Amino acid sequence: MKEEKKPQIIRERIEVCELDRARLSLMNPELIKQKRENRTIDEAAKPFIELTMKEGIETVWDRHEMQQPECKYCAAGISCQRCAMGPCRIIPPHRVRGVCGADADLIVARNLLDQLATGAAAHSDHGREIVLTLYGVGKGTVNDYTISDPEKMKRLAREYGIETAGKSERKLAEELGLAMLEEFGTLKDSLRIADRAPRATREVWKNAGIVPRGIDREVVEAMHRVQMGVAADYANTLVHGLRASLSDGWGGSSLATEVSDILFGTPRPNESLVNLGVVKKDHVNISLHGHNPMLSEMVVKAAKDSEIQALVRKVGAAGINLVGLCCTGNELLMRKGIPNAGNHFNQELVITTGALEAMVVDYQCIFPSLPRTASCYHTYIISTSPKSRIPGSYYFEFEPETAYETAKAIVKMAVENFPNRNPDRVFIPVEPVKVTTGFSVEAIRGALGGTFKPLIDQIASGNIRGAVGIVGCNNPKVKHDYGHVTLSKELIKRDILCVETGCAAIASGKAGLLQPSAASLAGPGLGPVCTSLGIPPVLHMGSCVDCSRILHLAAELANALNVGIHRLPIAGAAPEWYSQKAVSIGSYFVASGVFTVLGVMPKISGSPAVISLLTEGLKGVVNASFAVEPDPLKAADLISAHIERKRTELGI
Ligand code: CUV
Ligand code: SF4
Repeated sequence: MKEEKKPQIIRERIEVCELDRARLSLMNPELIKQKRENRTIDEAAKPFIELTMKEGIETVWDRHEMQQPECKYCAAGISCQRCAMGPCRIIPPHRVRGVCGADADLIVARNLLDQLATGAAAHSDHGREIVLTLYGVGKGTVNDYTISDPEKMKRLAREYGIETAGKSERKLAEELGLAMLEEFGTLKDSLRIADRAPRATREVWKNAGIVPRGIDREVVEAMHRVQMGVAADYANTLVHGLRASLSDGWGGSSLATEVSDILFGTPRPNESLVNLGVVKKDHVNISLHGHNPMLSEMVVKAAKDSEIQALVRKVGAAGINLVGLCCTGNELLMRKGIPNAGNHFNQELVITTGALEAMVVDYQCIFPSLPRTASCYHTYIISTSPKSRIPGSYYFEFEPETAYETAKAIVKMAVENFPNRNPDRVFIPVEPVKVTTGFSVEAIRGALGGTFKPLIDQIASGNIRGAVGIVGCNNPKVKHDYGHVTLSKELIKRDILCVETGCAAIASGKAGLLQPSAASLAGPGLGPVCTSLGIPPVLHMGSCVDCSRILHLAAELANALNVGIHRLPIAGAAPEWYSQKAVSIGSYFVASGVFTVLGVMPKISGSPAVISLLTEGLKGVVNASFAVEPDPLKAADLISAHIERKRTELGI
C-alpha cells in the first residue's frame, strides 16, 4: 500500500490568536461603526469587518493604517534601493542625483520597469506551468489531466502551423505544448501567438521597436536594464516596458488562458453565487485561493472521491462546499460554476466566518499573514507551491504528476478538521448574490449567434457606444469595491458595455451587476440589447490572465473592421489596482492601442517627464496613453469622451 501523503509543517502553527490589545482598546462603538462603513461598499463584508474590529483580528485595513504616513520619497518613486552604493533619495535642491548619478526621471522609470517586469513574470510563469502540463499530458508523464476541449487544441495547433490530420490527441498535445514552450525562449524574433493581433497593431509595434520576442527574454532584458549602469534614458527604459508587457498579454497570459481552456474546458455562460454568504454552516468549507487552476481543478475532482465522501459522513457534515477566492476562484466560477466568496479583500474575512476548514492556496495575491488570521480559528492554511511556502501553513508540494493524490490528501485533511470547529464562533449572517459568468470570447460569439457582426452593428448604430475592460484588484487606498462598482454602473448607464476580469468582476458580481436583470440599470441603447440576448450589461471574462481574452476580443472586432485596435471605441480601467501584475496589464492595454485609466496613482509623481510620457508622449508611439483619475465618476467622463472621439474618427 502506498504511504499516505502527509503535509510538511513549514513552521509551527501560530497557536495563539494574537490580539492587538493596544489597538483594540482604541476601538469604541462609534469608531467601529464609522470604519465599517468607510472600509467597503460590500454589504456582505460589513458584519465581518465589524467582527474583526471587535475581536482584534488584524486585517489589511488595520495594517494600512499602521503604515501611515507613507514615505513621500517612496510614494513619488524617487527612492532607489537598486545597489549597495545606495539607498538614494532625490531631495532637491542639492540631492538631485543618486550616488551613481541617476536623476529623478531615471530612478522613477527604472522602478516602474522593475514592477512591470515582476508582474509580467508572474503571469507568464503561471502560463509556463500550464503549458508544461499540456506537454506532460502529451508525453504521457502527466496522467491526472485530460484534454477537455480537443477542438480548441486543434484550432491552436493550426494557429501554430502544426499539421493536425491523423494525429492522436496526445501527439497533438505534445507538439503544441512544445511549440508553446518555445515561445518562452528560443532563437526567434516574434511570438507566434501574438500574430493574433491585427496587422495594423503589429505594424505599430514594429515601428516602435517593441515587437515581443521571447516571453522570458523580455523580462530578463528588463532586469538587465535596471541593473545599475545600464538604463540611463528614462524614455528608452519605459519603451522596453511596453515590449515586456506585450510579451505578457499577447504571450504568457494568452498561453495561460488558451491552454487552461484546452485542459479544463472553454467557459460557457453559467450561473452561480458570490460573496461571503456562499460559506455553508453544515458543510465542510474549503476555499481555493490564488491563481493557477491546476490545483483547484483537482481539488474539485477529489472532493467527489467516494472515500472522501464516506469520511464526510463520518464527521457528520452535510457535504463539502468548495468556494473560490480571487483568480483561482474566477477560473472555477467561469468553468465550473463554483461559488465565489469574494475578491482580494475578502480573503481574510472568509476565515472569520468560523466555518472554514481549510484555505488552499497556490500563489499570487495571498497575504503572508493568513496563517495569523487562521490561528484565531480552527482553519488550516494549506500551501502548495514551492514558489510560495508560507510560514505557519501546512505544505503539500503540488506536482502535476501526482496532482490527484495531493488534492485528495488536502481535502481529507480539511474534512478531518470539521470536528475541530467551534460552533459558537460560526458567523454567516449574509446571503449570497446570483451571477451569470463564463463569457469567454467563444461564448460571447456564441451568444451573438456565431459571429461578432451583431455586436459591431450595435456599436455602429450607436445603441452600444463602445466597450470598456475593467480589471484589477482591491487597494486600501480606495474604499473596497467602490471604484469598480461605481465606474461599471456609470458606464453601463451611458450605454457602454463593460467586460471585466479578476477582482473587478467579482466586485460587480457582489453588487448584482453580473445578472441579466441588471440590464435595467443600463442606458436606453445597451439595456434592450442585453435583454434581447439575455446577457448582463457587465460580462465576466475571467481571471487576471484572462485579460488576454479582452485583447483577443478587441482583436476580433478590429480584424472585422480591418483596423488597428487603437481605432476602436474602447478603453481600459483599473480603478483599485495594487499589483505589479496590474502594471503589466495596464501597459499591454496601452501598448495595444487602448486608452487606460488608473484609479490609483503609480509611484511616478517624482518625475514630471515620466508623467508626461505616460499620459501624452505614448500617443506618438502606440496611439494610446494612460490617465490617472481616482474619482470613478470623473473616470467615466474621460472614458466616454474618449469613446465618442473614436466613434467620430471612425465615422460612426
Ligand atoms: Ni489575479 S492580481 S488582487 S485582480 S487576484 Fe485579485 Fe485578480 Fe490579485 Fe489583483
Ligand atoms: Fe543609488 Fe544609483 Fe545605486 Fe540606485 S543604482 S541605489 S540611485 S547608486
